Amino acid sequence: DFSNLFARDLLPAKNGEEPTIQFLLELVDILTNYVKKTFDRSTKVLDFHHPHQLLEGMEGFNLELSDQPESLEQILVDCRDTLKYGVRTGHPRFFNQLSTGLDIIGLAGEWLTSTANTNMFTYEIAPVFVLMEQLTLKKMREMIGWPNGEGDGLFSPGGAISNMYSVMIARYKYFPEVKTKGMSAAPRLVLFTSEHVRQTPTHTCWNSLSLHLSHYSIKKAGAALGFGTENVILLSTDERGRVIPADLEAKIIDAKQKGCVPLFVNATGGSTVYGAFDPINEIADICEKYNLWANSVTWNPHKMMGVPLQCSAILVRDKGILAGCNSMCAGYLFQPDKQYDVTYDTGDKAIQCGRHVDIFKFWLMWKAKGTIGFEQHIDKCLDLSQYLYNKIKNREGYEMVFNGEPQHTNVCFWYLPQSLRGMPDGDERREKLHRVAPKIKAMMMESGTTMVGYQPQGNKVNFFRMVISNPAATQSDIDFLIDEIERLGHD
Ligand code: ABU
Repeated sequence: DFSNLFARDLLPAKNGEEPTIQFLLELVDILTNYVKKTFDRSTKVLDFHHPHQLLEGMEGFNLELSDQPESLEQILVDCRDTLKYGVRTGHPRFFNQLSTGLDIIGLAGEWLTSTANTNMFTYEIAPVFVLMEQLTLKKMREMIGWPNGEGDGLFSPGGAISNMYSVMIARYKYFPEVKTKGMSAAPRLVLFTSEHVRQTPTHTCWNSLSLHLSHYSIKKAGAALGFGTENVILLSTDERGRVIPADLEAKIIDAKQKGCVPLFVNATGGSTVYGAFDPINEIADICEKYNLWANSVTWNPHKMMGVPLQCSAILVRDKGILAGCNSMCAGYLFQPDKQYDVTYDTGDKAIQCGRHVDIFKFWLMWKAKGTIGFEQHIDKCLDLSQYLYNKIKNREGYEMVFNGEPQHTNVCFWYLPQSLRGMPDGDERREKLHRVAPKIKAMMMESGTTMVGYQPQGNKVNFFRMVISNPAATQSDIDFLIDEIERLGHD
């Protein structure tokens, strides 16, 4: 009974050991129950409530903060309710996002990380984690194909920030004085990225260019770093969503003729919506020809590799450029006269000061599965997307968004309710079709049975984007999703 106990009774309080252990055991019980239910297909993916409903308070679950402490009994209820009204992103029928799944080793890693509660900025307070990060980044660079895994890197808070690092270091490489003098020290610089949005590099080899996650993050970087979004030039893609190298070359030439300096090209391995792989070698050749930045990779293990959020790395071929670009040598953290090799104080390479330990869960998963385990997981996801593609490509009521097999685990399709089948193409059909996916998605969320994403793309009206990265999903879950779309989309 925790009703008469409060946070102040827990460690470091005198005699706090026993209530602390009991409280944590109770919490572990809540968490392990949640984990069990996450994999139980008879439970819902979510128990949807509108924001105003949750804000108004749900049967004893009150989000408002108060001046007086709540009992530990209430704190445990709050923990249960937080999970109850959340979304089970590890549920085998959760397909909404690229970051899905609930990896048990990764979860254990995250628990340990929170328990250690340290900061990645210096070796002196995170010796083991700093070394794990260094070794893992080297291994990733080896897989990218850089000789001996040489280079540099950092784990950062998400792909958009990793991409921002890449733009910063590209600018630093060509215009280092921007660090001290600002953008007035540079000519008008332009960046190039795909008109399509991104997904995540997985396991291919990338040799010589900046392979990044195309999408609005490049525009965000353009805005945040003072380039201006008008200086982020979108590259045309083919019908499969791959950047057209000739368009890149033409736009580089055009930008130069207008007096701009092309700086950076962003290519993607698995775009967000179509799962397209840009023609990286051809793009790299163009980068080399026109002397554009071609030396970094963003890699998000929190996507296809199933590592719990957040886990994103920026990998750079040039050693020392991250430090050159970002270091400020804060004397209270990065004293040069420490008793150990201070090159392991990696924090000054980052733009943030406090940096979460994102490495441990990833390192632990890699230990527990081996490289082969990740490969098997990704292969299984590819098989499942093939299964889905084969199932719907000729099925009545379905239209594929592009012809041919998907390049990655993304399957993009329209579902046509009976009333739209046979309707001639035109504005009326497009308008009606545009409303189908959001309507079905809303009903899915209300019933809590499954979740899948949708979006428009270019001139294409809303379609479903099924993306498979959840290790718990099986063919039966794909079948369920299709049945559910047909059940809810029936008219
Ligand atoms: N920032 C990319 C996330 C996209 C997705 O999960 O669908």
